[in-house]
Amino acid sequence: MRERVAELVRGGERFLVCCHRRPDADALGSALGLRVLLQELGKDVNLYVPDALPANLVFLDHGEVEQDLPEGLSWDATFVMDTAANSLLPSGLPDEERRGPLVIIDHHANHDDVGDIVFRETGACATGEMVMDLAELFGLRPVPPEAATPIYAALVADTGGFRYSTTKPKVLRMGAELLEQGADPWQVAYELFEKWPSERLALLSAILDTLELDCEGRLALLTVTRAMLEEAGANDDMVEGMVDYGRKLRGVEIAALIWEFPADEGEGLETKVSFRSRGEADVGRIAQAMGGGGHRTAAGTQLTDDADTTRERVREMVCAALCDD
Ligand SMILES: [Mn+2]
Repeated sequence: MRERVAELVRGGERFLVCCHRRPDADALGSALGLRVLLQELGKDVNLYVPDALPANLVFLDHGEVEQDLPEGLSWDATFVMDTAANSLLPSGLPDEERRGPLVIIDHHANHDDVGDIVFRETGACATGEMVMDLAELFGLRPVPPEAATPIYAALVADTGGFRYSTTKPKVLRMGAELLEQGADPWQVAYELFEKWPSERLALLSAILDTLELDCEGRLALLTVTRAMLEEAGANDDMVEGMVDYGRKLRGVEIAALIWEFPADEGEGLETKVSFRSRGEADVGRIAQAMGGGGHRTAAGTQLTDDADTTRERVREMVCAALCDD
């Protein structure tokens, strides 16, 4: 499939690059990285991200990101980075005639039938790692300096700062190359993981107050409601990563964050669930059984039920899964 992607790139002149809705560092970083590679190969590239960037990713964008699609253009193919589901495709994608084949570059294990051409490597720590592999295929290693910071950010974010078990020697070698090409490790870590506005710390404090343990301390449940967000003066982007605090507790195997979220369509609230596993339990499977998806250790879903109903459902599903082991 890698060759098919390479062939498509060599045969085309103009490409559209985008990533999943509500972009994270891997989605945006890999898209920015791919853009640089394609330009280096002499292609015309539009990088289309309609959603506003979360505050901690703004440092990656130096005017490359287009929030509106240019009119009157068509593309030889459209790349969608880090995307495993049709429901996560960016809004406002042009019709098939204009956009060409939809090429998915992704590393999620659980996915639906999204995409016309799918290049997926579930062993990759990040989509950014796959962009590094593509760079090698195109003879662009070491990668151009302009690609170093976004791809480095993608690797750092999806490995939790080179901590998760996906941090293979190959990944650290890539990290080294990206530093040699100009990425600044502390700048990226500070922008991604620190630099919190005071509202976010207030939100964390409120979320920690909701901690419930179940399944003899193996499940940690955290909740965030609209009222809590309002009280803290926080926004939804600030909820990102809060579920990790549940997993920090000794004995916890699965952490789940129940998150009241404005419905995609119409008024009212839906509930998102973020799952984290310490490693043994497969939360990707639990999320999939609840209509979502993700990886073995990080996954999520979105339900139309209210937060209380969802919390009870999560409790049941997780306790059943933990007892199965
Ligand atoms: Mn990713």
